[in-house]
Amino acid sequence: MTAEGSATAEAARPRLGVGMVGYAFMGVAHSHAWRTAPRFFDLPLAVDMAVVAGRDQAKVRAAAERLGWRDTESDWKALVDRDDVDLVDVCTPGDTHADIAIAALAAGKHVLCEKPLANSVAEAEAMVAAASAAPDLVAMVGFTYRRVPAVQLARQLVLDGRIGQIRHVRAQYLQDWIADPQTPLSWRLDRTKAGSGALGDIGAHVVDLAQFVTGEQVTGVSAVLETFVRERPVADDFTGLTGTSSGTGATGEVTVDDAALFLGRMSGGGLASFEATRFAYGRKNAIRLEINGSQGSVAFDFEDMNVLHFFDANDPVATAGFRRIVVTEPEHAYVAAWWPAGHGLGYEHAFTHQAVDLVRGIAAGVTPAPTFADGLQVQRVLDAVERSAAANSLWTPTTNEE
Ligand code: SOE
Repeated sequence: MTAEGSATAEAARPRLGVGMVGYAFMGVAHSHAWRTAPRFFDLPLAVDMAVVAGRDQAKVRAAAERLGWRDTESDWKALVDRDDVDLVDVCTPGDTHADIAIAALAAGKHVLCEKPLANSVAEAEAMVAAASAAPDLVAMVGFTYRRVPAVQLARQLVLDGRIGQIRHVRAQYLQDWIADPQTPLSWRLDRTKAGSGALGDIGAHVVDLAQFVTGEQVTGVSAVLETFVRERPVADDFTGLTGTSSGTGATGEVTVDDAALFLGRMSGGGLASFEATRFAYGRKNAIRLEINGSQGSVAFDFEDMNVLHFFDANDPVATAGFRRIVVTEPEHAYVAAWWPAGHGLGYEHAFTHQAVDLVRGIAAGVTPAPTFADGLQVQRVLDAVERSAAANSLWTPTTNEE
């Protein structure tokens, strides 16, 4: 093991009190990251998992115990006001992101906010304004997949010019956890809570990844959205992503898209296609990004997340082909802090990398990307997709300007 840090050294450093709001799937992933980051990486601040907030007192206490938080609050406002909280980590559904993040920044706290940044462009703009009004505070959005080492390598190759000018971006995020019509309702299927469906939940990730890896922006889209299953059993209990139904036969309405397909133009002149669905049976978390440039291609699939495929068009034709690069060497981003070469990382490591970069950013007084402004840019793309789909696939710029 090549651990950079140690708990003893950590204790001598200035403290960073973390207060996390929400403790479901994302809260569990973030808790793991806060616990793990100081144990594998040298951090300039000592992370103190001070307090977790959730409305149900018994449940939040049980979560604190299980996940390693010192204290609990049943009201996020009380968490934001606490003197022992320096950073507010927002792991709630999208409808509360703006309120919590803006209150936290006003109270002088750094913020890490789960994706998508908000449920609307207006909310995201208000969050960016709040972050701009507090330039000494760090305000970061959790597009975590950027911090997968193979994704970092893809970006490095693209920005180093190894694939030349971008011609095509092909981005898909495929899951199947609601393909069964009997899968019960959950907040991710409720527009008032989630803002949108597959589009904001997973489409947001591939929009961010496409923009991150290319260093370009999506300037306009032409989109279709569909909701395949409009009524589902009401859930009475939740574990993980989906709940269990009481079996009473009671159903409720799905108010979000089940799938989003859209074409886009990239700011560098390339063309893009995006697909986000939770109805792709057999695809569990297939984040697929292929970029074809004038000099080569890169291709990534999260279901084989330690690998990047790279084609160099300058190789001799007779031997040219996609190289399968196993991204587990100490030379690769973040990898040196973990295991000996070849041992591989998983989903949770990207959250740890996010925590590491955030803590280092706070110590340096710099917001690490993706910033709230980056989150707003993605929100504008999501909004353009919804406007385009509503207008029946007309070309729709990502701003309201002609
Ligand atoms: C569910 O689709 C989900 O948990 C998303 O909400 C996350 O953002 C993604 O990382 C995994 O899938």
